[in-house]
Amino acid sequence: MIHKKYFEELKKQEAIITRKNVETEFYNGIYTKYKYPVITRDYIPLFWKYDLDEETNPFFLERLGVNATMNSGAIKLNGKYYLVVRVEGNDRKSFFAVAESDNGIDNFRFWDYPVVLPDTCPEETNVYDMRLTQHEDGYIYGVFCSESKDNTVNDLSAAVAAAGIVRTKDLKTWERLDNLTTLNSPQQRNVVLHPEFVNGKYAFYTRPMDDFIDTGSGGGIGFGLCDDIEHAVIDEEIITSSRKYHTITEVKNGAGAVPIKGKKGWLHIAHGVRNTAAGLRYVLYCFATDLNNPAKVIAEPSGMLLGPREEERVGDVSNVVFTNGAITDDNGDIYIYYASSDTRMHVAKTNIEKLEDYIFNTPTDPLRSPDCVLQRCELIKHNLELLNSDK
Ligand code: M1P
Repeated sequence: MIHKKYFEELKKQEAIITRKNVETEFYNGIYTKYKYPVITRDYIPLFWKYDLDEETNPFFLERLGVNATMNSGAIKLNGKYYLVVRVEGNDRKSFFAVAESDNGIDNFRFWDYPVVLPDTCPEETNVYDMRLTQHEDGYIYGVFCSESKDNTVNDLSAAVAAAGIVRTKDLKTWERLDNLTTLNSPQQRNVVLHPEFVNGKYAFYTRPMDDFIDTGSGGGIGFGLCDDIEHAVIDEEIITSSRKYHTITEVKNGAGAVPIKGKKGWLHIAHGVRNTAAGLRYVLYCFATDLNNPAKVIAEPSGMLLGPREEERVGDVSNVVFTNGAITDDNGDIYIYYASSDTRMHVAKTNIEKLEDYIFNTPTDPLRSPDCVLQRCELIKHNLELLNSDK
């Protein structure tokens, strides 16, 4: 017999899932923010957490709790919006699960079962942060972080990050390919597959790292080509968006959503990390690369696109916003899915025209305070002249 408490909890959950999302008053002209997160751990089906059977679970206790729902890959298929969510159990292990919505801003529902990837790497302990690329070869690729214990050092928390690769046509059946090998970088995280062939090859945005947390000599977001996606090897990585001193990317950066093809360039939404007395702060930032050479940065607006604000600031890993998925509709609308503080998923909405205007017409970072103040004075002067002439 089903425990009666299940029905009470289900009612509460339904109220959350079916709640209509509404735009907030927030304004910067670049994107719209929504009041409610699109997915939280409260969206997890109750039958993933509880044994519903009154006989075996008389107190209706949670048996397999979920701690967080975050960093999600995103894709639109047959008119529906899908997130491949990173679900983190109370046991700290992450797995992937598909959630579906009709409008991309609310009513996301998880499919009955999470994704069960082919278990081909016995050393793999954790998987997370899948980027979904609808590639021109006809497959949907999922590139994610495959994490294993680093047994070469005597440190229980030492780990190795690699880029795992899977492919599918329907988000249901997944084929696992070899992990990406980058000959010049011992570790990789935040790897994204470009949606088109470049010079007839598969193209990846990478993030060369010497270590699991510190990127060390890794100078920024890398780019490399490979011939064979089933056994992907990149022998040369060049840097696209580089890390810079005293900017939002000083400590590290990483590719985020799959780049969006604009009129003037490939539009990238990435993350940048700086250090603070309160720990690392993660923000989203943008840059554009050449349509014919997606490794070449052609525009890089100054500063952040989106930073952690208000309740977004607090969570499992506070002061973090992170994206690994965006959806572009046929009419040019863009839904940027981002997690706050490694805890919950949000959406911000913009469109290609606005994002391109932001990326190409926002001044670049002059990198020094004296130049930044002059840059701002120029804007003020222009505006005051306009305001005065209008009197
Ligand atoms: O905790 C913040 C983020 O840290 C990592 O990002 P990066 O590799 O740039 O440091 C990732 O593990 C990501 O999942 C996490 O959100």
